[in-house]
Amino acid sequence: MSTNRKLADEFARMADVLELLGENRFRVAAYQRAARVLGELAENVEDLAGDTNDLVAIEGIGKGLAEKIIEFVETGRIAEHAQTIKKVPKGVLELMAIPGLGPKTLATFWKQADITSLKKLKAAIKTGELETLPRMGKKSVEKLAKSIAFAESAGDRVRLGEALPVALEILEKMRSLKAVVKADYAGSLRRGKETIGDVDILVGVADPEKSAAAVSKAFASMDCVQDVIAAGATKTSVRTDKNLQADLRVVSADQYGAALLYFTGSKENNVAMRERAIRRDLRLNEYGLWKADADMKNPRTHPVAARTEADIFKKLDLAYIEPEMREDRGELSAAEDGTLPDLIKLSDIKAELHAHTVASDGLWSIEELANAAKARGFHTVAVTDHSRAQAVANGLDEKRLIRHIEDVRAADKKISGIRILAGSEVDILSDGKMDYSDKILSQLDLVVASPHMALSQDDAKATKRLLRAIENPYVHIIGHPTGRLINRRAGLQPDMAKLIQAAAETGTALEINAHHWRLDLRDTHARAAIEAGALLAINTDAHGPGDLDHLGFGILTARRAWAEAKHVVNCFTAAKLKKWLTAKRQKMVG
Ligand code: DGT
Ligand code: CA
Ligand code: CA
Ligand code: ZN
Repeated sequence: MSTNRKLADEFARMADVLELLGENRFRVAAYQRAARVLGELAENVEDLAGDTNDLVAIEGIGKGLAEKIIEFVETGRIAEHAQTIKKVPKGVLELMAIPGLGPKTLATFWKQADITSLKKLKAAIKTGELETLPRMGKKSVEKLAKSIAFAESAGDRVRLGEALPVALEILEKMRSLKAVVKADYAGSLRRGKETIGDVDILVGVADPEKSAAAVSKAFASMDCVQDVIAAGATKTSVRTDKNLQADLRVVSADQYGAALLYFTGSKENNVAMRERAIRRDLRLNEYGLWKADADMKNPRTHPVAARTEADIFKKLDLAYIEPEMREDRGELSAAEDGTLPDLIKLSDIKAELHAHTVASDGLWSIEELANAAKARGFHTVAVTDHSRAQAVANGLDEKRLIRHIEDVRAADKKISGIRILAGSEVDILSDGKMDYSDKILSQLDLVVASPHMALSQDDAKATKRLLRAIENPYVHIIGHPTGRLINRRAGLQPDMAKLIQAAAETGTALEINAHHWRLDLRDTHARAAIEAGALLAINTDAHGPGDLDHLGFGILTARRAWAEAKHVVNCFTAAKLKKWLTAKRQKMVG
């Protein structure tokens, strides 16, 4: 993790702590602002920390905060913060992780009812005490009970977007070691799953007897390691500062492919592969693919294949199966028949069709957004700010939208090399009505219709609501169709098969929102959509700098859904996209 990010997290946490302690709200706001500024800072804060003046020159950073930044860069901590945090019970801080519980509410719980742990909170819900606290009605207590249950059922799995940076940091360290020939992350992370139980790291060295112990030692002493759970020469497990377990395996470079195949899994795919080997008088294990009668204990016995995954697939008469597909969901027979999909790649994406600007809750101007999209080599970008129902996100009323459309058209004329579409992310109201009239929608080049409110409505209502949106002639894309947040909020649970069928019939695309909190549609639903002939969109829902980088998470999800470029509207050529944008309207309203 970059120092910018670490400091942004530190300041954001401090803002919460100060709010919990009932500190002056200007101080709280200063920390919040500093966290935001550092999160978006283009320069490396370490490069600025040599000179207080350079830091103070950053908007939102005063002298006091500048000194704290320097202290953090130099020592990795801020002494005053550590002192302040001690004033809050640990259990109260842990409760911050529960969705819907902010510092203000928690301060009330703590000060007025001595709720300092999850156990005490649950007890207060049970006895009804919680309902008697200020601003806590029956409804809000019910909602809280639900989100506690959801958070508990999520267990210890970590979001893909949280685990990947940790794994990349570990890999960088491993690859910098002289003895290391190869290093990769394996397991569910390599398969691109939306949540990760633990991070599996595989390292190949020329001679494990000589160098495995040193590699393992370096792994256990990385900066991000909090605890060492188990330490051996070739197997080590640690807990990192993100409360994420990471397992290291060190193997001989000769057997790296076999180990990578095994530790990438899934377990179900491994079993299917092993059975295939047995049927062909071979044996597959984490050390290699062997003749059935080979004496594997004898060091002189050579495997049939072991060095690369590709060698092993080949000797099993299979085409190479990409990691994201290794779930025993039909990939082996497709690899045998030569019918594996040509999976979509990051570089296939040529357009961003869901992005926000300062007109609603984004940080970019239209031009900044267009330039960021252009820098990625996109031919098209859509400006899709929020509609009026999203008052908290500064959603546009119809009058402001009309002016905004004009601004987008002006920017499109001014900036060459990219087409800027005038769009909107229109709220799908709880009954499925659009937040703008059809007359207004018809003036937009692109309409993303998304559910934001009433996300716990019953399944039948949710199905009806989303069907109505899909059947609207002006809606091109259903944005984050269920509104779920991974590990936080279940979201809508509509009859997906019905929605997919309607989407296929009307030519409406279903979005895989690439933000790692969302990944909505999820992999299995996206695969069902493809099989039913519906189109997908992969959008980042960008709100500012860095957000377009989330695209990779959406691509992983799409690859798990066996998606090819042709299934995804963001991969269309400019001409094909243009045609698609008018087709549904022409068909339905002429
Ligand atoms: P996770 O960590 O829960 O998100 O999921 P994975 O898939 O990373 O699972 P993990 O970390 O327990 O093990 C990594 C890989 O090692 C797994 O994908 C396949 C392989 N593996 C682990 N246990 C078994 C097993 O009992 N049988 C077989 N065939 N393979 C296993
Ligand atoms: Ca794992
Ligand atoms: Ca593991
Ligand atoms: Zn959005």
